[in-house]
Amino acid sequence: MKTKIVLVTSICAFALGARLASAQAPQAPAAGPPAAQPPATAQPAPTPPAATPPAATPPSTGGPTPAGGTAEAPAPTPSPAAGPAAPGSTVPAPSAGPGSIPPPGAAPAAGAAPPVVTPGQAAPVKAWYDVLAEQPHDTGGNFWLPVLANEAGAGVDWLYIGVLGMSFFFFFAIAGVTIYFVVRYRHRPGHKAEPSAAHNDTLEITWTVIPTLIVVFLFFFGWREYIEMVTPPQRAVEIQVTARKWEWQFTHANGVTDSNLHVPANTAVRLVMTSADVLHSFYSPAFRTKQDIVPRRYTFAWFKPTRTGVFRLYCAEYCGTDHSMMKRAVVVHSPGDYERYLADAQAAMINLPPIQLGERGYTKKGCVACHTTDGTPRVGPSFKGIFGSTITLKDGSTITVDENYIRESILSPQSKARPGYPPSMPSFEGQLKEKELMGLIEFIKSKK
Ligand code: HEC
Ligand SMILES: [Cu+2]
Repeated sequence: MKTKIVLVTSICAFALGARLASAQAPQAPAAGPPAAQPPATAQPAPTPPAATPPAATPPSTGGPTPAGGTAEAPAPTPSPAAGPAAPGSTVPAPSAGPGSIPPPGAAPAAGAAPPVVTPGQAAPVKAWYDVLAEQPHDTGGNFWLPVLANEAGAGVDWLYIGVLGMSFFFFFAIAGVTIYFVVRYRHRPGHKAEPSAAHNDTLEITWTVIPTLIVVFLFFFGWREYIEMVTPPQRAVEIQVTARKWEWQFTHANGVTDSNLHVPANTAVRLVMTSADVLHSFYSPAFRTKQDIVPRRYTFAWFKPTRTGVFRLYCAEYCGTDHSMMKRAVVVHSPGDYERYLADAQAAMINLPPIQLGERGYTKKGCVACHTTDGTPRVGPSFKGIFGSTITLKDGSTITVDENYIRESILSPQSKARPGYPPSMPSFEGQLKEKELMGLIEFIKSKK
């Protein structure tokens, strides 16, 4: 009895606390464009006109700003004065090719401090879709549920609210009646204890039939929603998903791979998922989609995005040290933009200079989870200064790190292992294109 009151009060206090906390959390604008980063656009005039990079005009597709104008796509507007580096010291020519990569400095971050561009080392270029994926996630919604972005999720929400409402109703009804009875029939002087009731047909039939009906209805609605959730429509955009420690890889129909999930709005998307190592789980609250990803078999998920924006994506199955780092973005594009993403990302894969391709691979293929470039060992050795150095292997022999050693380390990590590190690096045999492998090697070489 007393514990029940304590329980009720603590639940109320908790709910109130959570409410306050969520009210203080910065709410991203529900549908409007996430505020454009001021630095990129804030200083068009002060820079002398001489600094305008003449060659770095955005490609004919209209540049990163969608011509059609999506509400949510705050692609970096390449302001004419944005180029922090003098013309000529920017990226080598290839990346100014057909790919729609914004000129260096167009990325919002460039407004803060001009990147130091040493000769021979290309400035990091961030594609518009990667900039988009790093926008703050849409954290809208209310106290009970996050913002809903999946057509098939509406039924789930109703079910959730229905079950929650019913739980509240019965909790308070039962607790209320209990409190009332305890007070009303409590033992006190001058009051005789009631004899315990033995049997009451009406009462027993009522409390059997009503809950049975409730449970049958719950089963029916739950089953209906479940069937809908696991049955993708015939026509769906298919995307292959490989989860590994500790990175996502989404492979689109034209071969583009990315660690963020880019999808078109108002089109069903079907995910064909597998894991390269251990159990992972695809979880994106805005889509009400959660599905385990199992090594050596395929599991599926589908959703139909109803709104454009950037949403959270988590791994929801503990998968080791950096499990918590497997958080990425689901970017829902308006349909034309999705095609533009596919084309631009493909062009980027073809046109990027090797070091940049390698740098992209380093983050997008998940090497970054285990290898740093600043000299601190993480799960594996740091890449800083390893090229050309002589290292000692587990069997005591020494070897000089060259292209072949790096190649072998990536494709067959355990064949020449270093002492002091766990044999935890997965083999990337068959997972990297020859060009990507070359890029990674060049990238590691560049980390002197
Ligand atoms: C799950 C953690 C993990 C991931 C992911 C990973 N590695 Fe490793 N890597 C290791 C460990 C541990 C070693 C050291 C043991 C060994 O040689 O197998 C290592 C060794 C290496 C070496 C040899 C370095 C040396 O100094 O001997 C290279 C090169 C390398 N990794 C490259 C990569 C690249 C490139 C990627 C991404 C495509 C990658 N690794 C992803 C854990 C990882
Ligand atoms: Cu995981």
